[in-house]
Amino acid sequence: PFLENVVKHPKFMNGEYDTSFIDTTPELFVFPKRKDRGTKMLTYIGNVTVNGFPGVEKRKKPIFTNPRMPDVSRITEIPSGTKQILDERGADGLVSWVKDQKKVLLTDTTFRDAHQSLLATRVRTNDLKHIAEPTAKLIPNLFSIEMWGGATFDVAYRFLSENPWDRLLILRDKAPNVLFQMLLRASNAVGYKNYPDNLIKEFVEKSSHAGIDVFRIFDSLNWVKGMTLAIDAVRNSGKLAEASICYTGDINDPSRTKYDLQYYQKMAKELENSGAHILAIKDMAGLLKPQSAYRLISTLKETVDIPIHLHTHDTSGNGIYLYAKAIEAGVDIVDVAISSMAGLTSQPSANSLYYALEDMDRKPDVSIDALEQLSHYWEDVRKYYSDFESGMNSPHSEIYMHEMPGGQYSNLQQQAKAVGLGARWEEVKEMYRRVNDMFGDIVKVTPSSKVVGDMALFMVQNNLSEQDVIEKGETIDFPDSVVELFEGYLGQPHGGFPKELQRVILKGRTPITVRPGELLDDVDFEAVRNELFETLNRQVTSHEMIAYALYPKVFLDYQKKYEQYGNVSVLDTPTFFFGMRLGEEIQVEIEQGKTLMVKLVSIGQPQKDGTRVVYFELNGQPREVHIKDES
Ligand code: 3PY
Ligand code: ZN
Repeated sequence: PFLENVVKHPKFMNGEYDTSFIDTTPELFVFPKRKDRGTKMLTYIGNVTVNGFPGVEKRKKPIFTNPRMPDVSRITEIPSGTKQILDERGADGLVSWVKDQKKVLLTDTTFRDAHQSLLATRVRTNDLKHIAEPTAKLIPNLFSIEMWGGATFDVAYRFLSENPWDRLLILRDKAPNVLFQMLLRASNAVGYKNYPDNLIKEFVEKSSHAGIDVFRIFDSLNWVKGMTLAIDAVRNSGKLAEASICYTGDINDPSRTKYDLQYYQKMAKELENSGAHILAIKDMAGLLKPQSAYRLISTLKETVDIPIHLHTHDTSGNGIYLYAKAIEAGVDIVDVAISSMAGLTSQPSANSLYYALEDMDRKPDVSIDALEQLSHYWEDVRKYYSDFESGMNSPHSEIYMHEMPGGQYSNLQQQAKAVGLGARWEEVKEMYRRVNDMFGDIVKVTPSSKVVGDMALFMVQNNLSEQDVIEKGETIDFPDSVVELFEGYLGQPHGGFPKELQRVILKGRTPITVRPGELLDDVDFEAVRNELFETLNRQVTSHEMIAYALYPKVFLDYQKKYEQYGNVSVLDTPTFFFGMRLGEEIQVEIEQGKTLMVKLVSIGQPQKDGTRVVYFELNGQPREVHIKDES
């Protein structure tokens, strides 16, 4: 293998070697680290074939049929859409256009929230990129495509070994006509904690350059003071600031007075005054009931002048009815997903809504035939991700009881399993509700929802009641996220923290009440650039710098994998999760016009050092890689 490594070494092959070749390539003596793209790819495939993929049950690669692609051959040009309106008329011009038109507009969430909520955010760029252009051609009259932000940013690096910025650039190129929308957790950006102000500004600026047009901004405690910096940053970038109210409680339940209609009216007015171009009602758990939706939307339409965009999750099964009521009340835009990626913890189905509104004058301008074709594609692609399905397969009306966000359900379930509480899941859900009450009935959405989840798991695991927490709290080591929340590092909840609980959790420390960003030092981007330059030994891009500033460990782990395996985002999803079957042949387009032909020939027996030799053919030439068998 040594000689083989040497003669196949790119420097050797390019004739770039001299007498220092061996000095400068010591890796050849140890382990072939600097490998060519082909070998890296084979190493990846060999590794998943032998060892499987984390979170995917290890089994022989199933036989999937190729996803059905819509036939868009007759649509030679991509029709213009809202993106062109924004580019021509600016953010205010676009808002006027929305207000002047009578039909209800749609945002398609299939590329982000739908799979975040159904498939643990695992849908890969490879599956998005094939359907992006057909989507742009078939449903060009959308208000927007939500395709970035929320959990997609860290999950891309962390679990999919791909670069989320590339996803944005690739999709932007394929769908240049519809506004691209992202979910921004205000000062928590796309993370789970507050970041310094200059990092938020930089993130917004670079995301807008890379192609985001609409930033849906929310604060996990509905704290407007925590949102204004992000709103200003978006306005300064010339894009649309869609400021959200996270909906919780039930405005039509007279016993739930904390979040009543006046609360939402006041917040809506504050957001409008803070410069929001659009008001979002972000019903992240799907708690808004149809009659409450009618009342809320009609009242807010009279409260603010900006358009209203409604987001819900269909967990209870009431989604279409609630949208119908909201549309009757005059809502401007609603979030839907393509049918085969809709329903349950995801958004209501675009296809179903089409029929529900068929004879109404506000019916959206969309072709049902187009929606059905797109749905076929997603129905087939979804099968690749079956290991990430939550197991919920019918409407779940108990959502009104535990109030868990759609995007959290399957994640918390995984977390519970990981700490050995899989069998006590019912108790965890019940505890989630009790923790919410104990915390003073707070807004629960990332990251505050994660804190409630962490505390619920902690209490179930340690068999603690509310009373135990107060009585024994002084001696309890609470989860870090709980301490941070009560210290004020996620902002301030409506009505303040319950004082007694805060006292036992903080054990004498004084909480902050100012905006956390006021206390955090700015990121020194030059220092970060140098640090990364040193670590990676190459020039770094601003995108990499931001990713590192947000998620240092996640980003460096991703880099390590990239060094080892190269760009695995180009692999088809079955190969990415399952590797290859013996004798199977696949094609991998590693860049436009450059395709590798890969055949898996055989897998050797484990050797003494625990490795196996995996034999491939790469473009017809035999190649072998050594894989450590982890089993
Ligand atoms: C996120 O923050 O990722 C959410 O989807 C919240 O609902
Ligand atoms: Zn959502």
